[in-house]
Amino acid sequence: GPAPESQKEAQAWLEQHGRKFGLFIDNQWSDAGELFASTNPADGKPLAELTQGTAGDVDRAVAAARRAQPAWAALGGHGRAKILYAIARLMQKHARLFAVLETLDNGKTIRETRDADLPLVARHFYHHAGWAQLLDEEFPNHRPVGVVGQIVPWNFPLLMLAWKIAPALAAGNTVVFKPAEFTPLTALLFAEICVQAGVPAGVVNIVTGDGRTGEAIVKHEGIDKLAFTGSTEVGRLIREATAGSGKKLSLELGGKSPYIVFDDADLDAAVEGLVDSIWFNQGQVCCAGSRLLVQESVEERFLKKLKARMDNLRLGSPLDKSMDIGALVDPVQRQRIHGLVEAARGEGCEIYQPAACEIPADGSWFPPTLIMGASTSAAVAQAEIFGPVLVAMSFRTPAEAVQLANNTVYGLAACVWSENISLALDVAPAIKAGVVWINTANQFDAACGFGGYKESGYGREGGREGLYEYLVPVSEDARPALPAL
Ligand code: TXE
Repeated sequence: GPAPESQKEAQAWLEQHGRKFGLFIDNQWSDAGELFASTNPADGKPLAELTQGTAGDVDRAVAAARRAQPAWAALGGHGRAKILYAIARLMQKHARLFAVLETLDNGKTIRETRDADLPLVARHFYHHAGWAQLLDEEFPNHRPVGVVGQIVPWNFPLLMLAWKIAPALAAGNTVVFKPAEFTPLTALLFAEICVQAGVPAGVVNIVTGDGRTGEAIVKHEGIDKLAFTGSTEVGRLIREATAGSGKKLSLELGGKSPYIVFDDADLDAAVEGLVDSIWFNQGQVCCAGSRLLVQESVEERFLKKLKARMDNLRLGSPLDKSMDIGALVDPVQRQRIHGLVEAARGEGCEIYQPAACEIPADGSWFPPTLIMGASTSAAVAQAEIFGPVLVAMSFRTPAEAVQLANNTVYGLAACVWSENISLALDVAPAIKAGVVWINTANQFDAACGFGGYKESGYGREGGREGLYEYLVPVSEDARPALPAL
C-alpha cells in the first residue's frame, strides 16, 4: 500500500482537527455548526464530522469574497501567478497526504489518486499560474467576473476543485466553493494550503454542506457567476433558479459516452482503453465510455477478450496499491446501480460479472459488469449509470456507428478505435461530443478545454476556452483610449 507514514499523517491531520470541521471563511475556521458525517465507503466507518453550511454562512462567505475581490484583481496577473505557483508546489509536496485522504473519503484506489488525480491537480495550478502571467497581454479587453460560486460532485473531489478554483483565481476572481457532502475532506486540507501559499483572506472560501447549501450559493445575489459540475437534474434546477438573474453560468453535467471499436482496430489495445474508460474510478466518471459499440464482424472476438480481461481486474481495499477497483462512493449509489442492472436482467439482457470477484462484507462495492443484448432504448442504454457497468451493442457500417453514438441526450465524450486513420478522422467530427479520443481514452490536460453539448451542459474547463468562463469583456467606453497617431 502507500507509505504507512502518509496513512498516519492523514489520521493525524483528522485528529488535529478533533475529527470535526467548521467552515473556512475569510482565512479563518468558523466553529462547527449543525454536523453531518463523512464516511469511508470502503468500510462504512465515519471519518469526520462536517458543518452543514447555512444561508447565513453563505452570506458571510460571499461578503468576504466581495471585500477581497478588488485587491485580488489589483494584485495583477504576476502577483497572482506567484501565489498559484506556491499552491501548485505545495500540492506536489503534500501529494501523498492528499492522495490518502481522498482515497479514504471517496473509496477510489490509491493508484488513481496518487498517479492520476494529484498529478493532474498540480498540473492544473501550474498551468493557470502561467495564464495569470499572460492575462494582461492575452486578454487586454477583459476583466474578472467578480465573485464566483462553485459547486462540485464527489467523483473527483480535488481535481474538480482544481478545475474550478485555478482558472477563477488566475483571472482575478474570488470564490465561494462547496465540495460534495460525501467528499469534503480534501477541500478542507486545501484551505490550509491556501493559507500557507499566501492566498489573502476572503479570496478562497470553503463552505461544506449538502444541496441546501448549494441552493443558498446559487440564489445569492452577491454572486456574479456559477460554475457547477454534477447531475443533469441539479444542473436543470440551477438553470431555472438563475434564469433572468444576470449570473454567468457554466454547467458540466452527465454523459453516456460511446466507445466505438471498428473491425480493423488493435483489439487488445482497445480492450485496455475500455478498461480505463469504464472501470477507472468505478465508472463514476462523467466521460466514462459506458456504451460499447463494436463492429459486428469482430464482436464475438472482442467480447471474449474483454471478459478475459475483466476476470483479471482486482477489486478490494482502495489503500492497497495493487487494486484496480475500489469502493463506490455511497450505498445509495450502489443500490441505484444494482436496480438498473437487475432491471436489464429482467428485460432478458445477458449480464457478465467475473465469477472470482469477491465483494468485501462491509462498505459499498459493485463488481465490474458487462451487459449484452440491451435494446437501444433500454434504460441501461440511455441513462447515465455512473458505476462500473458497460453496455455492449454492435453495428455494421460507420454510418450506423455514428447514428448509434449520437442516439443519446448527452454529448460529453467519445472514443473511436481504428487502424484506418481516415476512417477515424471521418467518424470523429460526426459525433456530437465535447471531446473525441482516437485510439486512446481519458486523456486530460490542463491546456485543453473540456465540456459538453446537449444535456451534458455548456461552457469549457481548461485552456484558453476555460478562461473565458471567468472573464467578461469590458465595454468599449471602459477601454483606454487609443493613443493619437
Ligand atoms: O449529484 P448532485 P449526486 C450524476 C450521476 C449520479 C447522480 C447523483 O448519475 O449518480 O448524478 O449524484 C450539490 N442546488 N452525477 O446526487 O446532486 C451537491 O451537494 C445546488 C454525474 O451526488 O448533482 C453536490 O455538491 N447544488 C456527475 C453537487 O451539487 C446542489 C457527477 C452534485 O450533486 C443542489 C455527479 C441544489 N438544488 C453526479 N442539490 C458528472 N457527470 O460528473 C445538490 N447540489
